[in-house]
Amino acid sequence: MKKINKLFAAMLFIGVSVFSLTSCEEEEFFYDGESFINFKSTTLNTVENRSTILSVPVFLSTNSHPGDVTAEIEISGGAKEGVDYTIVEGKTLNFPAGVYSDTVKIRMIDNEKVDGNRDVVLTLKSNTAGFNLGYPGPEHTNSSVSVTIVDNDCPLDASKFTGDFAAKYTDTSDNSVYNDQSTITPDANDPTAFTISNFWGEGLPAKVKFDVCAGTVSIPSQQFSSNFYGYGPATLTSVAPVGTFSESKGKITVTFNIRVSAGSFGVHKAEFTKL
Ligand SMILES: [Ca+2]
Repeated sequence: MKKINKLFAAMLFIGVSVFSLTSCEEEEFFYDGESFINFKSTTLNTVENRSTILSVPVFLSTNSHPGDVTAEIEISGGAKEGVDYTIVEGKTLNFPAGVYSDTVKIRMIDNEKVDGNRDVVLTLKSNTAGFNLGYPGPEHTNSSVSVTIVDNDCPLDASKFTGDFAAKYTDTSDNSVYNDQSTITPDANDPTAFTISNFWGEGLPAKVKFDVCAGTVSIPSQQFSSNFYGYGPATLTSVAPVGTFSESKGKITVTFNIRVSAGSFGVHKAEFTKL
């Protein structure tokens, strides 16, 4: 009942405030309930590869701000600090005189692993003013927020793209075909990257990168010739998705539409089928 009364009082307060604004009356009203500090939300979602810093708002509500109130937060949950996220600021929240909000700022750490969704839970632990943590009442509602970091990676069976492959190169300018063989090896440090041997004209290997969720293949910037038409080393600069890959019945076909910045190289298609 106490809570209901407070809610009613708060609603009345808001209603009267609006009325006093619209009627231009000078009368002032003050919130005279218990002081508290709370998170704006109790749940939030973000993606693992979020490029911007996530701001988690925290509010202080009081009719008598003593100035320089600080609050400490406790961190828990399955996500690991330094692995899944970094708290940029806000482990200690600051509410100087006249300031009624602060934010916890979190930067996500992207990885290339299929590791599922993880939660980081922020809980108000203490504050220097002795204010309520969360809304007044035994439940301490909004004294914590659970941030779900949504995994953006998809499963990939790297063994399907490892081993000897038949290679078929097609020059799309005249549809001439050149057949060869390559060995594909996974990158030791990146489970979505592979090296295809004997790819470029001088037998140089190609490094390729899978976007597993999208099913597309990119060719990162790399050297593709040590002496391109006598002009010295040449570097491929196209990094756009240039192909696709598929997994079906153990037979793997990888297709790239090769485009290089040196326009004279032309558009080539290379297909790799597991032997
Ligand atoms: Ca991941």
